[in-house]
Amino acid sequence: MKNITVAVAQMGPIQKAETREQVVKRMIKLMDDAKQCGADLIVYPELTLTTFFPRYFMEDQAEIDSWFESEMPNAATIPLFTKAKFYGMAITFGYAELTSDGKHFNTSIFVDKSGSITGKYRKVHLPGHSEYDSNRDFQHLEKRYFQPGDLGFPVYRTLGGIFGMCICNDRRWPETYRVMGLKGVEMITLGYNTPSFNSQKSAEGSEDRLFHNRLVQQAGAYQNSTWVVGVAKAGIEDGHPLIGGSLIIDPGGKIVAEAKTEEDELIVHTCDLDSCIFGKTTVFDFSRHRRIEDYSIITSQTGVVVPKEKDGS
Ligand code: CDT
Repeated sequence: MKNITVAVAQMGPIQKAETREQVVKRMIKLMDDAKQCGADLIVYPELTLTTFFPRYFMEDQAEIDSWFESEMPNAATIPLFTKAKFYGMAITFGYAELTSDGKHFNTSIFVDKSGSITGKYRKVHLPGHSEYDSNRDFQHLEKRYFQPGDLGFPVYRTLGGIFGMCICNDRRWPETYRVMGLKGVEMITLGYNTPSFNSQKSAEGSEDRLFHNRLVQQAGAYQNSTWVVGVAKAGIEDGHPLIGGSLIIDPGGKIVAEAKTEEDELIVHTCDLDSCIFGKTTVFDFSRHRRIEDYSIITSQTGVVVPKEKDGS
């Protein structure tokens, strides 16, 4: 058995005017509760420190940069690092990263129990659009504010296991899980900010969004025999609803814990990383069963190319 106790720290809404310091206080309250539950690891959502700012159209670069962190830890987040180290708890959370050479990424870090940053991931699949779109009910401007991650999908050894991260929209793409699956990942943590409704005049509502949230993460867990831990920023931010549904999924694809609210809420589960072994050595023993000679199209072609129609058909 390789047990680790994971606390999923769902965050309720963060309004535009709320400061990082206010948010970090809420994060520490959840960390205090996680400590009471014996957590080894606490998982916070995508862009935890602020409201989901890609819903706002901005042109002024200084205003855009005000949503980003140019160092980590920094004055606002150091209390989080200090408390986690004091508790001997690993943490992972997302933030908007501005690098020293001026690049903008949607990033997650993994901080081990000693307070060292042992893992970093930069979001690869950026949804949305880059210019103001008047046909949408609301904007989703991730393609405007971030560039695609440049680190691939790394995994890293920590807490006695093999861990990886992805962020929000990444969870909808099977390649995300498979790349980490091929590196032996045993637990994937991911945060999300998912609007409860489709902005493009679709009938899709929050129940559909919650269904898809479970569907993709359960499939990713099962098909790679890995734990998947998904955590929401939820609730109504400046009039814009985001789904909750934070959850922990075992390597058989079953949900073992799920949030009930759209507020700050902790869910906790003790996960045995050795329970990944069965799937990884049977149905999903990649070295025995994968047929890479038939998969090359996956990395050589991005969009769909349909077969030519036959004459007369
Ligand atoms: N933050 C983020 O990536 N959100 C996207 C919204 C797309 S709507 C399906 C997501 O995939 O949840």
